[in-house]
Amino acid sequence: MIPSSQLIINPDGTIYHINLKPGQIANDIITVGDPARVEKITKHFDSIEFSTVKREFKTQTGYYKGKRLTVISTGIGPDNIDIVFNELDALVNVDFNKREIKPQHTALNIIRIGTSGSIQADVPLHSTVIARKAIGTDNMLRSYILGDKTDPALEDAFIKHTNWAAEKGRPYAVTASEELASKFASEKTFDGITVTNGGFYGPQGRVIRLGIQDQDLNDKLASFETGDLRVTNLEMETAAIYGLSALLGHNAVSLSAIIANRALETFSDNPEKPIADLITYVLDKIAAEK
Ligand code: R1P
Repeated sequence: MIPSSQLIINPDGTIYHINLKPGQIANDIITVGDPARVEKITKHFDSIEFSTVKREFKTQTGYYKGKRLTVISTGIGPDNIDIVFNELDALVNVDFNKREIKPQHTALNIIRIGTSGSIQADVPLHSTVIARKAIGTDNMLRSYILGDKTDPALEDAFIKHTNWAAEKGRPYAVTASEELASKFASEKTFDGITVTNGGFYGPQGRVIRLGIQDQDLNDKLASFETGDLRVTNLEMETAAIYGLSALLGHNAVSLSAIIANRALETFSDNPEKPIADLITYVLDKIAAEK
């Protein structure tokens, strides 16, 4: 039995942070960072059966062209991904009455629609990147038993290439669901490795008033390659999503609308456009799969 201090169920039967009961989520889930982005997706739905919000976690479940989908906002960062993914998993894989893991495993399909900064001059503003792989520099995943769900050889190559400072922790390398990534790939998307950071400023090489530990890091990231993939972009959730999905037995893919180009140090003058375009692109692909 999982104790009430570890699996926290609110008096109304919802799980602690995301405020949802079993049955209120679909097997196909879209995650976004910004709670305001949830309705930018669900405004396209035929119907909405359920909505809730608590803190930065806004959720709507409904139907898009006959397919049941849940859209949930995670807020920013890998620490929030730890909360959202453990709680989503508990909703389908834990019996809340018995407080026991269900004998039958349910695998969720999870699609992140996010924003991101490109670190390649030729991955331009308003393009879309599919993270075939992700490297997390945030350490969140390292609290878990990782088994064979990470790629130590890729981590070693990354550490060597970037001369990664040991005091920042060991980066972890993880992979998208091949099937989901292929479903969303097209001539309109770039494949790449997404680097996930535990912060937006120093961890992504931004300097306002504070000096940073490695001023050359983004250049070194931009020249890191494995096979036919190179590091394309920086954001703050993808590696955590891939790592926890692999550990929990779910399928995940992360698509990023590029709103900054850090190689050219430019920022979109209309960031809502690539996000709106990516939303309709993803929904069209979902509708086409039926
Ligand atoms: C930072 O501004 C936030 O934007 C990006 C980063 O991953 C981080 O969450 O994604 P979202 O727009 O999906 O939140």
